[in-house]
Amino acid sequence: MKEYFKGVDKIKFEGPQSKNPLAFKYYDQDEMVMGKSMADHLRFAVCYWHTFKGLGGDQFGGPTIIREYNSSSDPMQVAEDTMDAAFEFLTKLGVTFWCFHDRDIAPEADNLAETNKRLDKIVAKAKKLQDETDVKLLWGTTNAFSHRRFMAGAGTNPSPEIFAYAACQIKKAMEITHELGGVGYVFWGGREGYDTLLNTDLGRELDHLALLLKMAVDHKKNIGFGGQLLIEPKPKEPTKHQYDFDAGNCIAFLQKYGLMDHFKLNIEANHATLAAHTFQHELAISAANGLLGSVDANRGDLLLGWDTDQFPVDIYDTTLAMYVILKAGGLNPGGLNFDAHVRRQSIDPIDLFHAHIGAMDMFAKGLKVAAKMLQDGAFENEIKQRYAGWSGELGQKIEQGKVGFEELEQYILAKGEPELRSGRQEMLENMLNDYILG
Ligand code: XUL
Ligand code: CO
Repeated sequence: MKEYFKGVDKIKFEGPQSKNPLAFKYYDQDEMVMGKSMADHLRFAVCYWHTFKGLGGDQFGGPTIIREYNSSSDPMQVAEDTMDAAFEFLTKLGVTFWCFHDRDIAPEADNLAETNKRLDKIVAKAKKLQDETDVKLLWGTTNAFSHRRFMAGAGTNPSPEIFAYAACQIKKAMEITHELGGVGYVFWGGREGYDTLLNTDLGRELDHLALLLKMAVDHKKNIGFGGQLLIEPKPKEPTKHQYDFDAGNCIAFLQKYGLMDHFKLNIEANHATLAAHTFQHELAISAANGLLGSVDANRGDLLLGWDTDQFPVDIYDTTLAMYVILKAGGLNPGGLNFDAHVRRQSIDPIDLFHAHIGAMDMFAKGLKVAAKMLQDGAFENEIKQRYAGWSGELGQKIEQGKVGFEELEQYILAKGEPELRSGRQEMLENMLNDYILG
């Protein structure tokens, strides 16, 4: 078989002292952390759309990156060559999972039936490559946002015909995800939102979105797909307002439409930034509602107000994310999908390795720091003490619903001004630095 990443062998763990840019410094897949291997904790995934199909284009200019596997003039040959290159990359990197949109792996044909045939062909190839390697599918999804037919959304489109087309696409994408043994299936509401309320029936669009998701729940049952359905919140871009704005918004939506038992959330770091939240916040609110499903691991740029999808190399972010994830009991059946692309000037195939190695290392280091923080219990202890009053007589009466305003008024009138306690934020931030610097 043709080799696309020549000169790169399987990436090995060499430890923090290594100066080899093509070696892991912290990610040792078999190292045990809190009774589980690093590989099992982190469940890394490479995304097809950015890593293999991203060519450096942005709003101001076309592609800058030329990939050998894109060289054929036959689009299906390109699709096959890309799949070979992807599995070579995944195997050399030593990542267990991949993720894709239907349209990433096979280009659209002239009609839906032909497009689905193309998908079947490429899925058969992917299945064979999965069988020959240790690589598995984390999740599949539908691209119902790039084609012009979806300019006004998919499930929230004003036309029922476009809604129907989107349903067909999701049906097929769920089936191929099932065929490839996918652990999950993601709904990112590509253009499910609005650009102006002057032409939008917002309430109706939300009802339609819920109907589409209910159909997906039914179809999941029909085909016996056991994977987790996931919603990926994002506040804006491409539309001015995306309906799946943030985790809190998605939770309210799922509750309103009775979908809480069928979905979890796929939290993306850069989307949290765009929603003016921290990554940690979005993970924590999902976990607090039992809905932390999977993660799109990337980062934004605070100086650029758009979805830059950079590789996550900030040790604070990775540590705090892993801390929330460990506290929530881990990600399985989700994973950490690098929904990130190399920069426009990173034009060499080797840059894909540098990008993933750095991000995997920082999540591995973040995992180790977070595990130590959790095992020592220092932060948990501080939280416990901060809320200690709730284990006392008054706290228990309130929590058990045994008192109301009358009783509380009597209590405070008799007791007087409550005692205050420092939040100790600076001390805790210093403690976090101590753990990170180790
Ligand atoms: C878009 C985004 C998507 C989803 C999958 O911002 O994150 O790539 O992850 O559709
Ligand atoms: Co994403």
